[in-house]
Amino acid sequence: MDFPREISNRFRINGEFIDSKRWGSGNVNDTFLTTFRCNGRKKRFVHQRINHSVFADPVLLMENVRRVTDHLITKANGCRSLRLIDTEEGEWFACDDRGNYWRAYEYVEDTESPSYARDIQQAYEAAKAFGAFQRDLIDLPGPPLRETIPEFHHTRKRLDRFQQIVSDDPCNRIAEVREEIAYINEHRELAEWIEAKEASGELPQRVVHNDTKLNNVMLDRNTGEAVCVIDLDTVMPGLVASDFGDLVRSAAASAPEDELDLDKMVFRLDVFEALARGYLHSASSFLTPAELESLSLAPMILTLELATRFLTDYLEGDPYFKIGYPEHNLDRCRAQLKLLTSMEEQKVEIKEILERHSLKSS
Ligand code: GN1
Ligand code: MG
Repeated sequence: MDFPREISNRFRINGEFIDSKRWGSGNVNDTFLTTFRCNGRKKRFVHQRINHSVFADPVLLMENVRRVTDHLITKANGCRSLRLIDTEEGEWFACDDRGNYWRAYEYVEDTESPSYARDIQQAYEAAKAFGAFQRDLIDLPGPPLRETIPEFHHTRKRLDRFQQIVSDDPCNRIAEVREEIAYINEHRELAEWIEAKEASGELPQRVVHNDTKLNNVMLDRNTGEAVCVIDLDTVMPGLVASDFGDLVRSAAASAPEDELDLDKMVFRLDVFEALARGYLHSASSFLTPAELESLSLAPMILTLELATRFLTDYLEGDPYFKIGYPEHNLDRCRAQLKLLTSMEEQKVEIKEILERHSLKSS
């Protein structure tokens, strides 16, 4: 889709629209980097269409996002933070004439959001930022945030739904993916393990991000330090293990999430070490012993979950994730399963690294 010109006038931006271009690599929303001339100078913004088939209630979602950004601005003490722009009517979203919901942010200049960790320091900074994000939201005032996607990281239910789609096989695709199906099913106990910990109350619900891909952190181009965390659509109550697991999945992989050459996809222990160090730097002050323990299986659980989601989407005819070509979701699934294998091979080291850094930061 193109950026609709009518949307450029809807937000309280005191300037004249110059141009827009597609931005980022999100699999769900449509994002545009827009340029305006404000008081004679160019200023950039991010306009985003919320995918309302994925997020059924964009108004509720924006209420969550507004509460979270407001609170984080108070924690930033005048430093750069993610800032929403309101509309001329004082709302946080605008609707176009096709029923789409839009929002706008100030663009955070001089930053980058890397899709893979170029070096250990980037991994460390990103993990520190996600830990700080959780810490800063512990005292979010008001009622609990609402669920924008119910049971988003309920891995066992994701597996059950996958089973259902496998037996329905709506697009006649299962013959070519029998190996992947078997592999996913063999790992079901990972999902049951975390479900039991959550059900027993051992793992508390906290405000977490739920979409902690490395490229959801903006890093300062000059200093390399994290400036802010972005993509707040799924910020809601959940488990810290989901955030840590998904961050590790995305950042410690040696190749993009849809890598075709599976030999290139391995789990990088040195990056993991930096992620664990960074995350625990910010989070060890509030994590319970059970939460700390959950971190070592979390990367495998989240990788299994995403592989399952990709394959489910493939079997259903790709209604959910944006695809670049017909087998894209299948390739994504295969790359995630390869990453899972590599994590399993290093699970002793993963546990040992976490234990070492938990002790250091306690
Ligand atoms: C989606 O659109 P993006 O890239 O922020 C998805 C995440 C997946 C990710 C995989 C709401 O996130 O859960 O981990 O793709 N977001 C939603 O790349 O489903
Ligand atoms: Mg997202």
